[in-house]
Amino acid sequence: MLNIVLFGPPGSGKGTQSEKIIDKYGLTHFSTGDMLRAELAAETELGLQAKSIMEKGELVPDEIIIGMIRNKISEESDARGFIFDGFPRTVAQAGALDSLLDELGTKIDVMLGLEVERQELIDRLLKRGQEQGRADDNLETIENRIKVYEDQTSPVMGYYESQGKYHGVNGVGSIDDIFGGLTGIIEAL
Ligand code: B4P
Repeated sequence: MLNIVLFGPPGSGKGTQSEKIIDKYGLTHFSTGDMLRAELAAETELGLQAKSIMEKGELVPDEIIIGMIRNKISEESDARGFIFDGFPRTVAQAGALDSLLDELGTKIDVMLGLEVERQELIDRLLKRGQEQGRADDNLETIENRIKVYEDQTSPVMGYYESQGKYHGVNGVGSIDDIFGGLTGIIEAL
């Protein structure tokens, strides 16, 4: 199996690059952001709980996220591998993921980090807000999402670095060039 964590701040291109990695390697996609938005659209209890948290750019509680991943991963025993996009976002989530994968007899092979500076993130997300109207793509929430990333999510990088699994890539440039950087690392594993 090939198991990848795609990491980076909000707006770094995780969703965009995940699609291309899935096309090339046939991995099963776990995007906690997409999963939460689907719960929201279906107006489930979980979706209603998550709605105001996401609109503020805060993190949904770890136990909800870990439960969601546990349910979905247990249905994927035939997968060729997984790509985790937007997850884990806290060190507690990273530890829980290691335990879940251990139960399945597998592990994370690599964390690919998309490195993009702050103003570029803000510009991209404001543009998407104008084009797609996502409720959390407004300036106030974007700034909070970046702060939450710096405070709560960036330590996850150290978690994988200490296991020798972190590889950073410049996330600014054409989508194909960035994809080339990511596949270069995957092929060298
Ligand atoms: P997510 O859906 O994960 O949102 P995100 O981090 O903002 O990244 P996203 O995937 O949307 O953007 P991307 O970088 O691909 O999370 C949303 C919310 O859900 C969180 O704030 C939180 O409340 C909650 N949540 C999700 N997971 C959670 C977890 N594990 N724990 C707790 N809470 C959780 O791309 C952004 C834009 O950049 C796109 O418009 C794209 O077109 C553009 N772009 C991409 N590549 C580009 C390039 N090379 N050049 C120019 N533009 C580019």
